[in-house]
Amino acid sequence: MKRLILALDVYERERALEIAECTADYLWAVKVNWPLIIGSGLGIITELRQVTGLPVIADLKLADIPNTNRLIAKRVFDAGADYIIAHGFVGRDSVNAIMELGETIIVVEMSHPGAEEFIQPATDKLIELTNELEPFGVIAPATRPERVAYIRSKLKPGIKILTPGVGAQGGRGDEVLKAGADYVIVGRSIYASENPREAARNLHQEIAGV
Ligand code: FNU
Repeated sequence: MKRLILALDVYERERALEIAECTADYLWAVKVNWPLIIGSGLGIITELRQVTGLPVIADLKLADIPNTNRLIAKRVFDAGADYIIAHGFVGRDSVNAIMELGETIIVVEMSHPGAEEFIQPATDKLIELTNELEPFGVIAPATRPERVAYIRSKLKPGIKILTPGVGAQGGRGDEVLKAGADYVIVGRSIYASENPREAARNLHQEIAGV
């Protein structure tokens, strides 16, 4: 079973397609974020799907009023995105506007140190919101496996946990999967390595046995 998601945070279209193609064998999905969309345009989503045959996650962390979230999500799903990542702190109406259009992933806690300032104190409420709305999944921090275990214990079964923060941010894929994550998201440790295919294969093997 494949549980690795590539965070493809490069600007250039050719480089993105090359890295995605050579790592696809070891991935469950490819995640695009603002750097790649700004650098290469929304059309990169369709191209990545064609080249890899994998689902594409649009990590836009949408956090706007319902109407604006809807306007953005419509175009992004139309471009071929299979999932959109959204912030939950803006409230259920804003999240619902995206969920009405397609599969959604809600951020319940982030992986960087600053997440402890405002987001972590709201995590319990964000879990409540998630359990009520039942989206595809949530984002939780691979940098804090104990928090992933906590989030898993409170989350309705069936809602997936996707965890960024492995590698460059200090988290370990095997540890966070043991704590209850379903997927690990890895960017720099793959795309910035000398041999992205080798790096993806090593990570895939590290987490395959969990
Ligand atoms: P890498 N990401 C994250 N932490 O790192 N979407 C979060 O809490 C979150 C994210 C994204 O560090 C980040 O924007 F909600 O190079 C980047 O695209 O492995 C990726 O996950 C991590 O990249």
